[in-house]
Amino acid sequence: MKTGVSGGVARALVALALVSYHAVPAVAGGRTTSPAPQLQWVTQLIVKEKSSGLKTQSVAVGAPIARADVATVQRWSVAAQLPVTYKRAMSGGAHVVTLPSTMSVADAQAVAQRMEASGQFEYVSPDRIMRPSSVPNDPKFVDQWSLWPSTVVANGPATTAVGGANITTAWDSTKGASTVNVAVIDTGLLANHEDFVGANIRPGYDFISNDAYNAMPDPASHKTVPLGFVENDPLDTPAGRDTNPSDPGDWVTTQNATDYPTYCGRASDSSWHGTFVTGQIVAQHNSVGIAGIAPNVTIQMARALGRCGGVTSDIMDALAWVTGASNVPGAGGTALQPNSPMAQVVNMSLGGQGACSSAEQAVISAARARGATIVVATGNDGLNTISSPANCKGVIAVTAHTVDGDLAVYANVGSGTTLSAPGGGPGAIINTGSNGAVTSRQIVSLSNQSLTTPDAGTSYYTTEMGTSMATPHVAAVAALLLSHKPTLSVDDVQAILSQSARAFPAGTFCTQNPGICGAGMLDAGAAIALSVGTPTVTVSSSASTIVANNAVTLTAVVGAGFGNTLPSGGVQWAQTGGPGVTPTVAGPDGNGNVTATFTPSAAGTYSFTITVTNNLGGTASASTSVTVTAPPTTTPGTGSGTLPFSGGTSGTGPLNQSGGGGALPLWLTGLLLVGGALAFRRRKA
Ligand SMILES: [Ca+2]
Ligand SMILES: [Ca+2]
Ligand SMILES: [Ca+2]
Repeated sequence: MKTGVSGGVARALVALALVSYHAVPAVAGGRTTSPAPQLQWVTQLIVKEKSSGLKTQSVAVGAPIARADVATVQRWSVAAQLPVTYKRAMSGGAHVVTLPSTMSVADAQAVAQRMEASGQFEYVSPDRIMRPSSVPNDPKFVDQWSLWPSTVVANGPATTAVGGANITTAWDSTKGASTVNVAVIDTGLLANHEDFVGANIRPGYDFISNDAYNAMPDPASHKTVPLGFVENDPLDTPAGRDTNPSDPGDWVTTQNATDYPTYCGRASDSSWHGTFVTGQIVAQHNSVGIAGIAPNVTIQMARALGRCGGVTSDIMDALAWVTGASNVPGAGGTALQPNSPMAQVVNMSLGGQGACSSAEQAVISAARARGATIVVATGNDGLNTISSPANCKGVIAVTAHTVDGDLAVYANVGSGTTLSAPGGGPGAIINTGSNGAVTSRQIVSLSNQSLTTPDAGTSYYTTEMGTSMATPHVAAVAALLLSHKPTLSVDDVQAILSQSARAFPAGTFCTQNPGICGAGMLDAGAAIALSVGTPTVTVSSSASTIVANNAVTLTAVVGAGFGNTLPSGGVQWAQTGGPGVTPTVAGPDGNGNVTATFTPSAAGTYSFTITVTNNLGGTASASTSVTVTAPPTTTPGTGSGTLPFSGGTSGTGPLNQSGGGGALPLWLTGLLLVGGALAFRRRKA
């Protein structure tokens, strides 16, 4: 009987017919990671000065709208304490200026507030980049908690989920590129489903051998599985492997279960498992059904699971072929044309018990060496060991968590687990029933209403739970990463997915059992941000308050961001408040440490901002202040802030912004803009 949308029985691992639910005893422990950054950048400000008392003059239609003059813009730059460049006049007497570098919204807001504090402006606002809403209009998106962020984000969905994979934030950057090829090794595909209309589906292959399971009788019944039983593909010729990976159904009758209890377990309806998994990745954003995670990538089905599962030899031939291997036997045992272009990402929501075999490892290692990211489910036995091939070296092994961020009760964890992704269902410890009904706590995707052979109705959807459902979240995000940054290596993709994973929430199984659930929970938005290589900087001072004439050292730790470098001049200090000083700066050293040391002679609050700009133009900044009190026996200086721009001559001497000696506008007086190590070399040259 079909359970339909309101039900759903986990059939996550087709090759493992049984799902056993048992929680594992908890032990003490805990772990944390940093929160996910958000992707929001600003390059411009909108500026409106206070009325000067003159009446606004109306401008005739077709006449030019007055631009701000040079002196005005210079005044704005002084107020901003940054050089802004005039861009254009705007409606309502406002103007648009360009910032000297791309900034985070927070940094741009700080500049705007600084300008407003000067009292000259009616308002100054970051000219935010607006994007179409990341919330798709697919009607079942309201049940797709696994794609939501864990906290409210701009342009994101109204609702959040602790266990959500923050896919919607990644969509601000990419929904996938058709040049990225993903292969799904599964039960086949119903490519004519309404939610695949417009998807980039390329020809796949059907690798199920005609004699799968045929060699040995079932150990319990001693009955021999007939030829074609697993294949269950009567409409395709020749028998055995063929060019059509369409899913003919994998239902198991009561008689089948009685005849082959070891191979088949219990009777079941057709799972349409491959269609479900593929739908999670590439269901279209089209006002119909669900929203796929990477709807614009190119997808391909390699059918290797049939009635009662599949054999490793068929599955591994499928993996070899989709990843571009030569000499893979196809129909009639003849060598197939290598799959070109090869799949860069392979989804394997399947597994079996036991260690990784040499045969599996050989195929996986070769596929990985060709450049394939292979994503595999850890299995649904509720064990602290993971299935094969998830336990093979070189794959991304995915366990499953719930809407609450707890380990799913069925999900295998243990050595070799890479990370967790939403799989839905009940948690090992926490079962609050949050986010509503049972349907919304499972994963929703594409299916077919028929219990046996596919029917013509191609608009059916259902819910499931399992590590099979978690795995395509990770595979699709790997594809998004490669879409956004095609130069990423297999190692890069794995490192980014792990390093950007969010911590499991307090009180969950994985915080209480550290080290066995992998790096944390999949976070697509954080993964994209990390892949972009956003630079990082933190700054601290050796003292927050000192007496004048004592030295202070500011220490910043800078990073170029994943895979990036800091170019010459990529590290800049600016004094943003207090009597002008000329610090001695050094670094960055091998650990990214940058220091600025100065000895203030006057009382005041000395404020500094350090800005890091990497080779891609991404920036990060951080600020700190030091309060200096007057020495008991001396009079504080005037704090005029008009220091000469003559610099030192050694690598650790005082630096200034004169660089190549070019003229600087007067308003920069008192600012200190210095470069990092590379800037030193350039200046000395
Ligand atoms: Ca066939
Ligand atoms: Ca076929
Ligand atoms: Ca859709």
